Order: sequence, then C-alpha cells, then structure tokens
Amino acid sequence: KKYNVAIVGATGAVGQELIRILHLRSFPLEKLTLLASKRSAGKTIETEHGNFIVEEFSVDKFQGQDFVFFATSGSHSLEFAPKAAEAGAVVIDNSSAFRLDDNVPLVVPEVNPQAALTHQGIIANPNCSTIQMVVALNPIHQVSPIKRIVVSTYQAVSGAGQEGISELNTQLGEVLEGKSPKIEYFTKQIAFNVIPHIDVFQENGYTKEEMKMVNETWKIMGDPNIRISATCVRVPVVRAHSEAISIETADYIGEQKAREIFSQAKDIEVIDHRENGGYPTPLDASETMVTYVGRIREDISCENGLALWCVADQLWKGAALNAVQIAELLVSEN
Ligand code: 2RA
Repeated sequence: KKYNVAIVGATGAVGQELIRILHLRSFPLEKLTLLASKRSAGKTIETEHGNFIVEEFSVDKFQGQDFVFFATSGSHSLEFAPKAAEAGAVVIDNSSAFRLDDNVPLVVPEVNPQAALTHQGIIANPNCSTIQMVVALNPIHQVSPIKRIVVSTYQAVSGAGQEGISELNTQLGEVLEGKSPKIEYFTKQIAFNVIPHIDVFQENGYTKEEMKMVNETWKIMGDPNIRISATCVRVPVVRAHSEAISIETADYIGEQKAREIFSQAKDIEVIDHRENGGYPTPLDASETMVTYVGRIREDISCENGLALWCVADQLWKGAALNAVQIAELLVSEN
C-alpha cells in the first residue's frame, strides 16, 4: 500500500527535512503534497531526491490525505490540525500545540510506541531537546527507575529555524570583519557567544523550553515522579543539539553497566573513549539518524548517580525523523 502525504510548512527548516527523511527512508509515498503560505506558493524546494514545487496551503488540500505532517507554528496547528484529522488524515504535529493534551499521544517510537496506536486523529511530536534525552535515558529507566534528572542543553541555532541559521552566519561574518553585528532574531549576539534563554520565561524562573523538557518527559516516559531540572542554552552551532545530563537512579548501576545498557539500546550509538576525540559532537551527529551517548561516568556528587553527554541531529531525530518514524509505526500496524 502507498500513502498520500502532505507537509504543512514545507519550506521551513523542519519541513524541508521531512521531504528528505521521507525519501531517505523510502516511505511508501503515493503522492507528496507540499503546502506553505501564499508567499511561498510556486517556490521549488531542491533536495538530493529531486525538486519539489510548493502549493499554497488551503484546507481543501487535506482531502484524500493519509498523513499530514504539520511543521508550522503552534497557533497554525491549533487551528488547522483538527480540520486535517476531520478530513480523515492522521496528523503528526511538530508544534507544541497538542503535546500535553490528554487526548493526544506524545510519541517517541523507541520509548512509547504503543501510545501512537491510541491516537484519535492527531499525534504530537515532542520538542527536539526532549526527544534525544528520553531516547538516551529510557533504557536506564527500564533497569532502575530514574529519580532525578539535571540537564543542560547546548542547542543549535537551526532549532530557531532558517532565521536562526542566517543570524549566526551573518553575525560571524560581521564580527570577523570587525563590524558590530546586527541582532535581529536572538536576544543577544549569538556569534562567539551562548544565550541561556530559549522561548519565554515562566513564573518559576524557568523558560518554556526548559519546562517542555520536564512536562513532555513525564508524559512520554509515563512517570511524573521523576524530578527534572533543565537549563536550555542557545549555542553558535548550526545543527544538532548536545546535552550534559546527570541522573540519579533508585538502584546503583555504575558506569560499566550503564555503558552496556546504552550499547544494547535501540537507535543509540555509544562513543565513549577517554582520549582525544573519544566523544560525540554536533558535527559528528549532523545528518545522522541515531542518538549519540558519551562521557559516561558515575556522577560523584550523589548516590546512584550517572553523568553522560548526549548529541543528536535535532532536525532529524529531534523533529522530522521522529515524526516519520511515528508514521512508519502506524503503517507497520496496518
Ligand atoms: C529550539 N527546541 O531549539 C526549540 C524549537 N525547535 O529553538
């Protein structure tokens, strides 16, 4: 069987990667429809799998679709994802609009695949920084419940879309030419800098990005008792998010057992050698489909503690790949 697939927001950073991933994974496509704003209609998206023409978004284009991937804003998904579901499509939404909705499964196929099968038309794709963390931590959680997570993220500028990428590139050039860089998208200069602020500040002093890592992890791993604190930082990297993670487990695991658990886990690649270059970096992870784990060691600051370093391509595993893997899950169930 082949499937009619539409991508809403096809010209965005994630939208374009959805086109690539669908082809790279030979998803059984009957017809691929690319939808974007009136301004983008008629544009050609060039990929290594061919060039694709973008059509203007309209609700009637949901008719006959088997899957509709949303890669636009939360407000756009909120308004139009239900209409795509009403038209009979399965919606896989990359925005935060429905992630914490009790009637919408929030799915990472390596962690809670069964949740995808409970969908009522819409399935939410988690936030990129959450996805790679739960892929890495769930195998440990299955051996001994994780009681606490402290995570600092080092998030690529492409997480902020095309604007983030162009702001970094422009600023780097301006600074290297001795000019004062223009700051248009980020809150402060990102070139040769880091910014501890992604999304809006909440009452409790955390940002929305940081609370996404808390609330989404609880839902995906099905355990709201895990104590989680996150600090999400934007760094001058184009693609792939990195995370320094410290956890406490109920029982002692130790680094050797932890390394074994990661090595045997699905879609995790361990790069963990205590020598120059013996750890994964964003340049290693970019345009790959696995979640990398390294720097595995006992956390010496607590009992039953483990510390690790986790890197993944946030446009692929953190967004487009995870979304397509959800569709693959449903197709394999048919
Ligand atoms: C970011 N995770 O990195 C957010 C949204 N993609 O900006």
